[in-house]
Amino acid sequence: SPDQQPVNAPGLTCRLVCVLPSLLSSDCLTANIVKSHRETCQYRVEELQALRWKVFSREEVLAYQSKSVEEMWQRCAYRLTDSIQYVVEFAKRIDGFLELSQNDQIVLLKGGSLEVVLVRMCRSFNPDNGTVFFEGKYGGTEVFKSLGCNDLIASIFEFSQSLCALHLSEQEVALFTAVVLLNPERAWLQDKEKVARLHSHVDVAFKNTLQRSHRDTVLSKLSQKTLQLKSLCSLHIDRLRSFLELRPLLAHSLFPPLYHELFT
Ligand code: CLR
Repeated sequence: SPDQQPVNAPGLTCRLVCVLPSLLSSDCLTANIVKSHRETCQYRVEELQALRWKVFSREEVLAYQSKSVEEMWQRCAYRLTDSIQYVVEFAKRIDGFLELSQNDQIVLLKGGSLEVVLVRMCRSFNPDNGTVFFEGKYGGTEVFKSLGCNDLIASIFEFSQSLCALHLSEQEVALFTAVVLLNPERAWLQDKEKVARLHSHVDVAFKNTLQRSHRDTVLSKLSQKTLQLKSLCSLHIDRLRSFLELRPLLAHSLFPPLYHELFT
């Protein structure tokens, strides 16, 4: 009978028993995260690249520049909020995220959703001419002039430019955004350990994927990016505060509720 056969390949058995399960679980997680990214990334990357020829004309740029600071903030806040909603959906589809307490889900999204949007921005960014996809066409930093925070805009564009230089694949963007989101160092987490466990599973999955495609060097470059993300987000909060301080009454009617909830 089959189970009477001698085991003459102990090495193989060991590999199957010991190595296979760990590889399989990390591959499963990678597949889950890549699928979640694909389903929630708003635009496919091929679509975005095919649209790169659509650039705002001089007249269109001037029209943006002559908008009031309030209108431009409102428009940008709506676009950002819209893309944040896709990030919330991304998070919910990551295995294990919905098993966290509601408090911790909110803490992670509050701290990480804008960071994920800023990473995702590199997919919508054309590094050849420094333009980003915004309201149907590609435009440079000059489109956002009337916001009155050129330093923030310049830093966001520089960040995207430097991220583009890493030529991240869709799989890498998916895994990196999951790593960014599941940051166990966020303040006010109730169960830091549980987040740390989830984070390390994703981290292992990411490292395995990079190793297999001989892209290990990307890892150290991405850890610098994590620091830049943090400072971009605090700069955003700063600029938002100064904007609102001048317009305390306007604040509540201007922005979508979710934008308020996340940043004010
Ligand atoms: C990021 C990737 C998302 C789609 C998307 C939506 C809105 C875009 C955002 C991307 C990139 C950054 C963006 C934003 C709208 C306004 C913002 C262009 C492409 C600029 C940088 C202005 C920020 C102003 C703040 C001060 C509010 O899948």
